[in-house]
Amino acid sequence: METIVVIPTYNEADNIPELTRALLDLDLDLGILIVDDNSPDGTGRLADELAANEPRIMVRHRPGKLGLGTAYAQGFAWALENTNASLFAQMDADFSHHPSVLPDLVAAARRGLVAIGSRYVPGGGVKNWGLGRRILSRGASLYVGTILALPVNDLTGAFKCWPRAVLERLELETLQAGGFAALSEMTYRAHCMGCKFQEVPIIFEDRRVGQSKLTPAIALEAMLNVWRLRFQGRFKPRNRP
Ligand SMILES: Nc1nc2c(ncn2[C@@H]2O[C@H](COP(=O)(O)OP(=O)(O)OP(=O)(O)O)[C@@H](O)[C@H]2O)c(=O)[nH]1
Ligand SMILES: [Mg+2]
Repeated sequence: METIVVIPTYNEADNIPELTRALLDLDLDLGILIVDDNSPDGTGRLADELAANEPRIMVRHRPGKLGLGTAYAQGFAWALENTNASLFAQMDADFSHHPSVLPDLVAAARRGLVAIGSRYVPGGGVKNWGLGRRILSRGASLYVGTILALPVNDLTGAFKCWPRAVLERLELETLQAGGFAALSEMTYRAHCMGCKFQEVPIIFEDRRVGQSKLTPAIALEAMLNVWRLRFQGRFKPRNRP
């Protein structure tokens, strides 16, 4: 398999069968790794059933809700170790990230770039969001991007594709954030390593079904983590001592 797509799930039973089908129908040589945190709605069991009938689907189970950041990081670590894929993609399970964009992300990663699905480049955007949520999301990316001086417009998204060589050097086991702040932390580390990015426009749609897990505590962790990265992280930008 050329690409492994890592998908963290917590109560996504209504989405995961359709999403895995849509991904497997793409014209890509891919495998899917579902990282489920013992979802009360039985997503983990459902994923096992899907995997039993489809060798391209793999499942990792964790004992409880441990955060989407660590789910991605541990999923990637497992996939690096246990597959010989050359590209590693990540996406949410709730159809906010449309599978049809994945080939564009894969194409950019094939060229050695870190491919980032972006709402904030021409052609990108959000659908069904009120003004408050738009401002919050755009503001969060500006906040992170300004403090960390990152050349990326969308820093809070999770629709990306990484070349193996980059992911292997990210030291995933030492990420400071466990929640969704880990998403921008990974981008920051890649930037510190001198990686180049390509932002691929995406239209982000609100989840089709199921409940949001973004809590104020997770948002606060994200805001504070930026400052930790800026002043005490292991990774430093090349042009800053
Ligand atoms: N394994 C695991 N997956 C999680 C956890 N928290 C969220 N997820 C998954 O991570 C993805 C993103 O979470 P969402 O709840 O959609 O977060 P969001 O996109 O910010 O919020 P909404 O789309 O508005 O609900 C989804 O696939 C979730 O099922 C977690 O603690 N563990
Ligand atoms: Mg979502």
